Amino acid sequence: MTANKYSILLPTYNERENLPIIIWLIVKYMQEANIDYEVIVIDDGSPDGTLDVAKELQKIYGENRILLRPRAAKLGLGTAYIHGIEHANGNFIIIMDADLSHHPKFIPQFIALQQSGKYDVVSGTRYQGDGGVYGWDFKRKLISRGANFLSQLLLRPNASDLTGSFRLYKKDVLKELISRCKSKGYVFQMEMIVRARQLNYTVGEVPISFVDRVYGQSKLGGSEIVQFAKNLLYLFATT
Ligand SMILES: Nc1nc2c(ncn2[C@@H]2O[C@H](COP(=O)(O)OP(=O)(O)OP(=O)(O)O)[C@@H](O)[C@H]2O)c(=O)[nH]1
Ligand SMILES: [Mg+2]
Repeated sequence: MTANKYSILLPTYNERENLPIIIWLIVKYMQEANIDYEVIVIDDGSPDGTLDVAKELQKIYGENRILLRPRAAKLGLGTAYIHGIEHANGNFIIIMDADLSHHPKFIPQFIALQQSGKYDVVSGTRYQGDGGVYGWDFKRKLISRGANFLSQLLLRPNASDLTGSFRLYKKDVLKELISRCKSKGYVFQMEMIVRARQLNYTVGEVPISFVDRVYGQSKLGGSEIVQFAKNLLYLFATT
């Protein structure tokens, strides 16, 4: 492999049970594939002590592999990514959830596809090939499918999973996309892909299985859905 380095951003809010497992898996799969990487944990003052767990993990795996870039308060995912990118040493950025919904075993597949197709972005997809969702009840599946379907209809983005957040980006491309994105919250992932298409960036897709979180509290509620719908219409009107 080349001199590429991959910075994996892990935003965390109350993930103390999940963090040791996800980091163990990341280390395992990156080592096996002989890929140079760093993990950047962006914890937003989790009351459950996630940061203390992260410090212990840093002692185990080393300060060059696990970087801690905490913030004092819960400031949201969008700005957590920006904060992480500022501290990233890699030329590629991988964004994933820390709650074990995204399995690190897919990362080497993202990287292989990026290299073979020279893609600007590689997106995990739950809605193509072997991709799928596990552990969601019917209502949650319907919401996700519905959101994706509506967005496909309105935005025609050339990507099959708009609301997913397991992706690989060239760092410069990610910076450019983020600077153009106006939304925060759930719709942010979708806006990123829509802007990517607008700017003629290439997007590759890897089917992923998405597993519902086992530990910790889900945060999706009615207000997020209303917010999502509003933002979808806004994107429809402006792109
Ligand atoms: N730093 C930071 N991380 C956050 C924030 N909100 C969520 N996260 C993390 O972002 C990732 C995705 O958030 P989730 O709560 O899993 O969102 P979701 O997957 O849509 O919903 P559930 O898994 O059902 O809770 C997880 O790793 C969270 O810990 C935040 O405000 N700041
Ligand atoms: Mg989750």
